[in-house]
Amino acid sequence: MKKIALHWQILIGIVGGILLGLLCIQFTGGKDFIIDWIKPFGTIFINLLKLIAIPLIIVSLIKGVSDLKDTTQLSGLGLRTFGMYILTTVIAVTIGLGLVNLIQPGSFISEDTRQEMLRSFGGEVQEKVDEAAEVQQTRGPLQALIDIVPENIFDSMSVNSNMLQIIFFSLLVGVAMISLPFGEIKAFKKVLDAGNAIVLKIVDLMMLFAPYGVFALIATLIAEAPSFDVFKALGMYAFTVVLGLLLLVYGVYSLFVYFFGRMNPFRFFKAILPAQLLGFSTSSSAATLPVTMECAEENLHIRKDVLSFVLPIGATINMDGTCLYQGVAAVFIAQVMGHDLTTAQQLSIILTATLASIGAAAVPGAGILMLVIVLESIGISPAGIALIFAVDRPLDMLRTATNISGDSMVALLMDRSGTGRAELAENDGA
Ligand code: DAS
Repeated sequence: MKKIALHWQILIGIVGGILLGLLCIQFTGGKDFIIDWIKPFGTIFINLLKLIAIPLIIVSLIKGVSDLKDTTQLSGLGLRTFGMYILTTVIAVTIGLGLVNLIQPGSFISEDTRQEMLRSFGGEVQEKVDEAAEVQQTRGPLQALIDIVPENIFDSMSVNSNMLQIIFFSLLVGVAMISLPFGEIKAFKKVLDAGNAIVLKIVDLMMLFAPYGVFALIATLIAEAPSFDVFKALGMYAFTVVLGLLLLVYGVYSLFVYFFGRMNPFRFFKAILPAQLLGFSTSSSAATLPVTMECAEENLHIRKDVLSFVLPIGATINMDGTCLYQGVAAVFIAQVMGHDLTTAQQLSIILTATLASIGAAAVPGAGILMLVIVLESIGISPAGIALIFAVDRPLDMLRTATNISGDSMVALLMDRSGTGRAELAENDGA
């Protein structure tokens, strides 16, 4: 039988989980059946996500930074491209934070539902968030800066898995590698490339379990949800993400395309539509890259040497949709847990979501995988991810299409900025 594409399998898992949950809550003992025999598979899936997050961020960040060794990537065009990537990513997460604080989707859960969920997510969530909030009060103004620098990286990776410290260490190793002669790090680069391939293969294998994990998570969510206001909150959460993505793509990108790309936005979006649709259906920027490049060359008439530099890097590290989504998801989960995040915590989300989206692989489900890092950085247990898994797949499809739109927009700007050709010609001559 022809293999069903993974995202359709996951959508089947979602529907199956909803049906099983609704069926079981009709009978006495149905809820216990789900908790004893189904919920463990959801817990295993969440544990798998937490397991791979640290190795994934370490190898992808070290590799991402150390791969910048090539000439063009440190030139004017390279720095200009990375500058645009960081700018649009920060704008994206800021839009997400603005909307999730304005709409407050987590407030659509009643107090007793909230207490019930805190119990089902385990008391750890309450303790961890209270502890983080308490620590927050006793900190000096620059404590957040001190906390980024680990005194023992193995301690950072252990129980408290301090993601910001792990990110700092990974960036430090990458920069050290760039500063060394290639011959001295050649062997380690090979190990790193193999490590990156192994970790991405593990993500692939984990995503094979995703339909079953999602099935269990949703059936458990329904069985344990004391009332349907959980789904109202989930609907408002999904609405907040989609609204943010639409504002980013058809609002912010249109302004960039019109004023700096000197192109009519309607023409731009018509030109990249095939890539957006493929990104939507595959949930993978990497799989869509060939079509993204074809649309850039054939429809936007971007020069080959500019697009073949900007787009492959963009597909890997420029994920504006993912970053916006991570900002919304992190604050939504905190709201559901009944915790107002401090300004410092929200600012740290901008940093960690930007870095997490850079570290996210261009494959299905990468965004929610890296959400673990954002949640850990604000002291929220990743257990809360179980809540949003129900709607993650459709949102992944939309944020992938957004990521691809952002990459194409930056490629257009680099091409139209005019320096692209000059820089590349200069490097060719070098
Ligand atoms: N699916 C990822 C991509 O390929 C985005 C994500 O998971 O957030 O862009």
